[in-house]
Order: sequence, then C-alpha cells, then structure tokens
Amino acid sequence: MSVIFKKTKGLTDTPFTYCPGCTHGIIHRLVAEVLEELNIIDRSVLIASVGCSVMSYEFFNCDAVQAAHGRAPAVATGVKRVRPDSIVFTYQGDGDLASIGTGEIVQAAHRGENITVIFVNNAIYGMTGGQMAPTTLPGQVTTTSPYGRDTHLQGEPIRISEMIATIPGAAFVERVTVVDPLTIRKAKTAIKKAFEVQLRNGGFSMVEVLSSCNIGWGLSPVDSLKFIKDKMVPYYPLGNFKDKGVQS
Ligand SMILES: Cc1ncc(C[n+]2csc(CCOP(=O)(O)OP(=O)(O)O)c2C)c(N)n1
Repeated sequence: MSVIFKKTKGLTDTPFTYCPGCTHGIIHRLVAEVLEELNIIDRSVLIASVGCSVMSYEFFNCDAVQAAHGRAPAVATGVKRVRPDSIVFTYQGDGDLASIGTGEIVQAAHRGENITVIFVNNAIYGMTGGQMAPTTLPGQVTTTSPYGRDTHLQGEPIRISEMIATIPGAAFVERVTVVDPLTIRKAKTAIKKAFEVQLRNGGFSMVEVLSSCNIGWGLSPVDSLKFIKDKMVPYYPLGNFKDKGVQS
C-alpha cells in the first residue's frame, strides 16, 4: 500500500504539551514540514521563547536554544551571526513578542537580521492563565480585564505585522491563520516563503499566525476557531504586508 501521508521528520516523537484544541500543534507541524521540504532540518536552530511553546525545543527535530522572555530575536541574532550557515528561527507568543519583547523584535527587524520569526498571536497570555496581552481585542474579557479591554485605559491592540512591515530591514511579513484546510495551506506557503527569504540572505522575515486558546478564552475548540474568524480576523486582517521578493 502506498503511503499518502506520514509524520514529518521535522518533529520528534515527544508528545505535545498543548491543550486539546489549541492550534500551536498545527503551526508546529507546518513549520516542521517546511524544514523537511527545504531540506534544512540538520542546520536549523530554533530559538524557543517563554509561554505555552516553552517546550518547543523538545518537539522540533533540530538544534534549539531557550531564550528568556521576549529575548528570542536577540538570541537568534547571536546564533545567526556566529553561525551564518545555520537557519535560525524564533517561535514566540504575543505576550513574549508584543509585550516584554517589543523592543527586541523592532530592533532585530531594523537591523535586517537574517532570521525568521514565527509569531503566534492568540490575543492573551495563555500559559500564565489568560491575562490581557497587548494584542487582546477591544472589549475582550480576560482574567485581568473582567469587564473587557477598555481601549480608553489600555489603548488599542498592537497590530505587529503592520508595524514591522514599515521597517526597511523587514523583507517579508505576512499574517495567516490555521482555522480550516484553506487557511492552513496558505499558512504553510507563507512560512515556506519566510524561510526561503533567509536561505537567500534576504533579511528579516516574519509570519504572524492567528492562533486559538480555547482554555484561556473559555470556549470550545470549535467556537475558538469561529472566534478567530469572526472576531480576530476583522481586527487583524490576513494577508501579506511586505514582500521584497527575494525568495522568488
Ligand atoms: C521575565 C519574565 N516575566 C514574566 C514571566 C511569566 N510568563 C511566563 S509565560 C508568560 C506569557 C506568555 O504568553 P504568550 O507569549 O502570549 O504565549 P502563550 O502562552 O499564549 O502561547 C509570562 C508573562 C516570565 N517567565 N519571565
């Protein structure tokens, strides 16, 4: 019997620690498949961040470094500069990248670091109990905004992709999601392009993935995907925000 689907070599056999229904697992698989298809597993270095994906160094079948909260782009900079033949990517949540690590991501993009950033935006701090993040939607209830995010007090959520796309050093910036087969395919295409930019020494590349946190949001897995489509996408439109075309 011919094999039509098998697990990618880009992942180890370690079971994921993610909650059932969370889309981190889908994003992991897409990244791992891209590493395999580009034949770069052996020279890839993951910079794991802090958050639900803190254990991702156990899941990707490549070398990895664990960075302090928000500091993954700085660690990635060091690894890439010391070992320029490596393919270096960070995997960061929105609490990590858009809050404590805002300075790191902006400066890394400004320097045009030849790294790839996978930015997983689930609109809250998932691991620590569902607190409000800079990306929490207006009116969204979290454990630290029980009456909903008040934009007069807490400001509007940060649209990271749009902001990073304005930076000259950013070569490729795209926002995707993983709520159905079509969006999953598009997400994989964007992730592949981002790695291809790095392979061609094109500079900074980032893919933002709108992701679910059904436990933190207090929704079922199915309703969480609906929440992404109905609530997140209108505020965080999907699409490409920057493409210098170096990968084609
Ligand atoms: C310097 C520092 N401050 C705070 C924390 C606590 N902390 C751990 S995970 C986390 C939030 C992570 O949220 P996010 O990046 O959105 O990832 P998610 O868990 O939602 O995937 C925080 C604040 C920490 N580990 N280190």
